[in-house]
Amino acid sequence: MSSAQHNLSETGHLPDASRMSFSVIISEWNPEITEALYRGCVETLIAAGCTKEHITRHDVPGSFELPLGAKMAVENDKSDAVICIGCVIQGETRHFDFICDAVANGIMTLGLNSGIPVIFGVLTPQNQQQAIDRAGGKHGNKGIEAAATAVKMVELRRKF
Ligand code: DLZ
Repeated sequence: MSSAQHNLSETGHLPDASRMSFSVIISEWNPEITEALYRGCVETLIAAGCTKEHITRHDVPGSFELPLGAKMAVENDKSDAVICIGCVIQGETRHFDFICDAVANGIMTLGLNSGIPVIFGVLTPQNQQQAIDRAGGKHGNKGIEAAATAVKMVELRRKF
């Protein structure tokens, strides 16, 4: 199912996050989109019970740098989960494909190798309007979805 059929802001009931901590890595590209994703993310963590003091933000230059920024956070912040936020808008060259593949693989690999949930809160739209629609627009907010995923994965890890 694509996000056109599923509203990204519909999280359902979330586990209590009052004793959880999160690092949020955010790309500086397309800031009007990524800041909206970040707001949705933080509001969702707080609504689930997390305190502001347990949310640590780190900025990276672009989405390509998200995996390394996340690795630094895993090694130094010792948070329960790391949430990566970015927006890569398709251009005229294959640059888009290289960045998206690298970021998705990097985030997945880091999560599998570290055992810490590392969440893919990255939009990969074809144009600006598709990004707006998923950053608090008609398809919801991917930052909310990323935060909800992080809380659920921390809960799952604790169960084991
Ligand atoms: C270079 C580039 C381009 C063209 N587009 C984006 C984008 O839409 N979103 C994004 O987050 N970053 C972009 N970047 C920057 C790369 O992610 C990266 O920061 C640079 O290639 C330097 O490694």
